[in-house]
Amino acid sequence: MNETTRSCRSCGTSNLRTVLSLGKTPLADRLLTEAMLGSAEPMYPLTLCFCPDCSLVQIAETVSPQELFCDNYPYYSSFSPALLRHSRDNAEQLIRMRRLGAQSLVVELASNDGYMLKNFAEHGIPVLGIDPADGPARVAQEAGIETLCTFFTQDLARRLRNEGKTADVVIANNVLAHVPDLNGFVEGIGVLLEDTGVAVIECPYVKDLVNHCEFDTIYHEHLCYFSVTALDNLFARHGLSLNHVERLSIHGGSLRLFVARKRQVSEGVRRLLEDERTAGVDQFSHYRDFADRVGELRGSLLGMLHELKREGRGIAAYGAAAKGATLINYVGIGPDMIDFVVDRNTHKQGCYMPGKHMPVYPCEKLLETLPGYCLLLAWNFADEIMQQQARYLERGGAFIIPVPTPRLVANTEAVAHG
Ligand code: DWN
Repeated sequence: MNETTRSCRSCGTSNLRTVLSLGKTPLADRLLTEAMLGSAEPMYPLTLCFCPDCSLVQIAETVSPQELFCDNYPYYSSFSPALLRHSRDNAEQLIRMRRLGAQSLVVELASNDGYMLKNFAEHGIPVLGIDPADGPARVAQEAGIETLCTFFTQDLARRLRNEGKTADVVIANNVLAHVPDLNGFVEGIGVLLEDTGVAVIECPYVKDLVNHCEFDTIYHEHLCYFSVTALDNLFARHGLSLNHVERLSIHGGSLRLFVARKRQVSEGVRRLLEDERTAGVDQFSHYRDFADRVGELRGSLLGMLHELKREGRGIAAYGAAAKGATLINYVGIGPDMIDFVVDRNTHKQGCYMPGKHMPVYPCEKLLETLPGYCLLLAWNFADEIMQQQARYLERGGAFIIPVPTPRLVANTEAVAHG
C-alpha cells in the first residue's frame, strides 16, 4: 500500500516544495530470494520535498511500515562492528552521565537485535526493547533482552506508563526518520519519559546529506531528513526541549539529540541553529542545486564504471546496504556492470539486490574471484571495510567510493587511509 502526501509530516501545512525526484524505486531493504525473481517487484515514486513552514525535509510517499519492516526485514545492527563500538561508547557515557543502576529503566525504540541494550543489561540495568521486525526482535529476546515485537506508538507509551514503566532514558537511534505518525511518536516519547528522564535520539543530519551529496540515503524507509531547526520545531510542539546536540560522523553524518521536559538549552544548540540560519537550511534555495549535483554525480560515476569495465578485470560491489539499492537503481547500475555484491550479513547472503538483482555473497567471494574493482555501497563504513579487506587491496584490488564524488582507492592510499 502506498500514499502520496503534500502535507508536511511535522507541521501539517500543504506548502511542500519538490527538491529532487528519484523516480520509481524498489524498496531498499526488500532483497529478493531466488523464488521472488520471477514475480513483479513493487516500485514506488521517491520524491524529496521541503516544508518552508517548519524546515522539515521529507519524502512525499508513504509505504506502509508493515510492508517495510514486518516481512523478513534483513537489517541486523550487529553485523557492523563500527556501529557496535559506537553504540557501546554511547551506552557507557549514558550510564556514567545519568548514574544508571538497578533502579533505572532504559527503553529503546527500534531496538533491532539488542545491539545497544545489551550494553546496559551487562551492567544490571533493567531494559526494554521495542521493535516491529520479528527477526531482529527474536535475536534480542534469545539474548535475554526483553523486547516487545511491535511498533512504538502513543497508545503503547500510555499502556507502559499505566503499568509503571516510565523510562529514565529513552533511546531512539535511526528510527525517528522512519515513522509515518511523527507527531504521535514524539508525543509518545514524552509520555514514556520520567519527569527527570532524557531521550537520546540519533538521526542522519540533512545538512551533511546535502553538503556531501548523500542522495543514496534517500529511500522509502526514511520519511524525514532532519535539520536542528526542524527538530527544534517538532519537539517544542510536544512540550519537549531539544537541550543538547552532538554531531557524529556515523552513517555519513548524524545528530545525537538530548531531549527532556525541562528546558536547559545548551550553547551548542543555539550555535547550530544560528549556523543553519546563516546557511539558509530553513530556506528552499538551500536545496535548489542539490538535484543538479546529484545528476552530476550520477554522470561521473557511470562514466568511471564504464571506463573501468572496459579494462576487463571485472567489477563487484561491497555492502548490500539499503543506500546501495537507491544508488544502483537511480544511477542505473545493473548485472551488466556489477558481477556480484558481498555482505557480512548472513540474512542477505544468497539474496538478490532490489531492482537490479545482482546476487549477494559472503565477503570471501571478493578474494576468491579478485575483481579488479569493488564499488563500496556501504561507503559510510569505508575505513573499517578497507582495513578488513586489506588482503584484496594488497592483491591489486581497488575500491570505488561513490560519495561525495566518485574516487578510486588502491592499496597504498587505503593502508595510509586505514
Ligand atoms: O536507517 C537505517 C540505517 C541505519 O541502516 C536503516 N533504515 C537501514 C540501514 O541502512 P543501510 O543498510 O544503508 O545501513 P548500513 O549499516 O550502512 O549497511 C551496511 C551494510 O554493509 C550492511 O548490510 C552490513 C554490511 N557490512 C558488511 O558487510 N561488512 C557492514 C560492515 C561495517 C562490514 O564490515
